[in-house]
Amino acid sequence: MSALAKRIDPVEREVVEERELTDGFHLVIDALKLNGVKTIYNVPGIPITDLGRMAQAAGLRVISFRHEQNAGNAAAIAGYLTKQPGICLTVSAPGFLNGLTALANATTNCFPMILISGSSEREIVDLQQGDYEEMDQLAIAKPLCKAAFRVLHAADIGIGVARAIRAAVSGRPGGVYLDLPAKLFAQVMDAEAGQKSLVKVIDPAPAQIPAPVAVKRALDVLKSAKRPLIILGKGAAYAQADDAIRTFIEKSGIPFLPMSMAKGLLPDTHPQCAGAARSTVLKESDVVMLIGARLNWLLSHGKGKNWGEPHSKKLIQIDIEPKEMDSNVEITAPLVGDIGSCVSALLEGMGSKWQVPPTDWTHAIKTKREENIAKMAPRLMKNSAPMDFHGALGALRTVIKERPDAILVNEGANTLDLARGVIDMYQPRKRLDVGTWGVMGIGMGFAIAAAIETGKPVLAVEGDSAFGFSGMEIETICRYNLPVCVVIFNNDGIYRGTDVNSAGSDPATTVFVKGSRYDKMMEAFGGVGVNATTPDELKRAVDKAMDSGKPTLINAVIDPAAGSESGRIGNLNPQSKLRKKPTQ
Ligand SMILES: Cc1ncc(C[n+]2csc(CCOP(=O)(O)OP(=O)(O)O)c2C)c(N)n1
Ligand SMILES: [Mg+2]
Repeated sequence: MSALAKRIDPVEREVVEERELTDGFHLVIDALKLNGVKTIYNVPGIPITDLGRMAQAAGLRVISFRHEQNAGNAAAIAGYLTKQPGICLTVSAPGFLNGLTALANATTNCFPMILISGSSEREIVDLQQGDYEEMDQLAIAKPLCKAAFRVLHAADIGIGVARAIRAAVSGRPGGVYLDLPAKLFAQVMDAEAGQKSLVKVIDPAPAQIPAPVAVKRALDVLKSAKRPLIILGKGAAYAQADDAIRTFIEKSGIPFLPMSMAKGLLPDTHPQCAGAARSTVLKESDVVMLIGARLNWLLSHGKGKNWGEPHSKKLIQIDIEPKEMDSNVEITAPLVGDIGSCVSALLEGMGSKWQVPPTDWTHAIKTKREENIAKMAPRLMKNSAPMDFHGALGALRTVIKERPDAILVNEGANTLDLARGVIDMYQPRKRLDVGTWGVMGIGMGFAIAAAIETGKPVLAVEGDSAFGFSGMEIETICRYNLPVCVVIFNNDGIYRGTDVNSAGSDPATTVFVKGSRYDKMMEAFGGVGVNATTPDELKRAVDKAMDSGKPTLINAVIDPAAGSESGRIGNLNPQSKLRKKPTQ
């Protein structure tokens, strides 16, 4: 007798045994499996504990986290790395809310993910009668994601899952919420009808071919350029059109600037890479082509002194989302379509007689780049204790150079901004970081999913504050024995560890316990903990971790005075004009 039949009233049993049955639990799992889902990132509890168990029993990998935000971040980055929506599973109200930051962040960053949350009884929630974990989750999720759906009948699970998948990955990818009320899971229906109700999503992210006239317009503008520049965004990395993008850039001869997560799409050491001459190329270029990059704050909205005022640049933008065009400044040549199709169309349209940019432009960039790299080189070799950021990053830069297929996860302020500049990337989609929002807390979730989805070693370089947002997941890393090496840049605080509270006995708002030993946390869970005080020690410890694949946490002792306020974006801090002390 099946486990299901056992739970059914004896009077009904006779009828039940005559036909095969299925229920909401099984249909959700079958629908996910049918659509190629292999992993669920989850935190158990009512009403989804059994769903997680059954999914595991049915051959799905179910990774249980300590907090839903981390499970959600894991799902989001799994989506980014694979182009399949990552699945996060949570309980109702508080678990749902914990997952919501990750869902909103995924939507902002265009990562496809589906947050599936169990919810309480609709009838009670809608009358606000105080159900267990009562919350109108669908309404709350809606403005924070690309699409939100609720399934009330077992027979609609197939359609609900299909809609969620298509919404997450088609067009501009993003986060989707799927609300599954507790009652749905136990709903029983005929197994054959249930099977038939499932939907396999065909061509979930169809190619969107650009209009030939738009391709021609873009090429004409590009041809007219004297000082062209290509900016690669993480959309270009997501597209997995690596060969086409590389061929296009090399054939065009145009210098390129990778945004943070686009680093490595072409190696940072590529002769056309203008990463080390960023301010020069932004200011002095006359035509800029954006590929999967948006003109948001990270690019100063495409205007102002960083872009060289008064600016008369022409912009070409490739994006799958038509509304992106003219979002901040006029786009001379909008090219709407998926990046693979657009770049291939451009390549075709270039023909065999493409004129590479004038050498005075490319030479000027080369000179600037070499100058900046030479300026930084001695700082990266400083072998002092305590370390400064550059000395420690010099060691990690070598690690990634020697292991270009490792994945680098990075968050913090100084730890983020300086690592971005110092650590060269060599392969696509190997750098995962705080993205569009500069959000802290992605670290351990991203590291876990990166290890699980790719099987590659992961190096997570974390500010001590940044790490705290997801630090408990080192237990998860140890539990699943993942090849993750966490390096904490421990400078005793946020930006610096030197602030003093002049008004009283409490510590200043930005400092932590001095001399903390984060490595001891890892030992508590059976992982390897190392305290590193010099770049040499740091390099040796990371190499050992990467060679062994053992979960490792290295407490890298950084000079508390070495950092600057807000890293490289201190200019965004509002300043009080009232310098005087308030009168008592
Ligand atoms: C969710 C969230 N909360 C707060 C912040 C503000 N914030 C920006 S960077 C940062 C931490 C910086 O300190 P740390 O990670 O130690 O890096 P450091 O500059 O010291 O290397 C914080 C709290 C944020 N970006 N995201
Ligand atoms: Mg810090």
